[in-house]
Amino acid sequence: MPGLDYTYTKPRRSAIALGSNIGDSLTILEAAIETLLKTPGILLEARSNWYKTKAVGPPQPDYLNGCVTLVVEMLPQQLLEILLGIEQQFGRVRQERWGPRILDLDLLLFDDFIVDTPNLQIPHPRMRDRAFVLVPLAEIAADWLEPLSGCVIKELLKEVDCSDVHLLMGN
Ligand code: PH2
Ligand code: MG
Ligand code: MG
Repeated sequence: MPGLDYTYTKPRRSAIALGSNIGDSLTILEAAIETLLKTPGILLEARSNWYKTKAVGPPQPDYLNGCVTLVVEMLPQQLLEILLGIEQQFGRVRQERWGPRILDLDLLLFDDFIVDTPNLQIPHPRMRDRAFVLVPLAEIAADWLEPLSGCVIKELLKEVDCSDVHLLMGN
């Protein structure tokens, strides 16, 4: 019956956070974006600068962090699978929670969707507290509404301490 095709997906905006603190992080992050954009059904809308950030969590090297916004034609769960696949391709081994990593790709936002399943929560449950996410995200998506808080990204940014987030110069 027309109108009841559950596989139909219209273009949606999604925001992704990228992070790395093992290896040549800048090269890894740039290559991760290239890989992501080779995937059918994914287009780049905008990308932020890279930031050098103090690690949150157990003692470990500083991170490079950034964000991209995408236009995607797929479901959130499919996008998650793609992100996990790219992390694996870059040699990510899942170890200690909040521990060091070669590549971390976190699905932050998917239009105004709220998803709460065991392996996927959207909006990302910790994005509101994390300056290393909000600073780059505010560069490219300042007016995007985070649907759980009802606040836009630039408002959430005012609530966090950004002193450990520094623009990476020369890229
Ligand atoms: N990611 C973590 C834990 N801590 N700290 C910074 N600065 N940047 C990150 O991307 C990060 C972190 C787990 O995902
Ligand atoms: Mg993360
Ligand atoms: Mg992650």
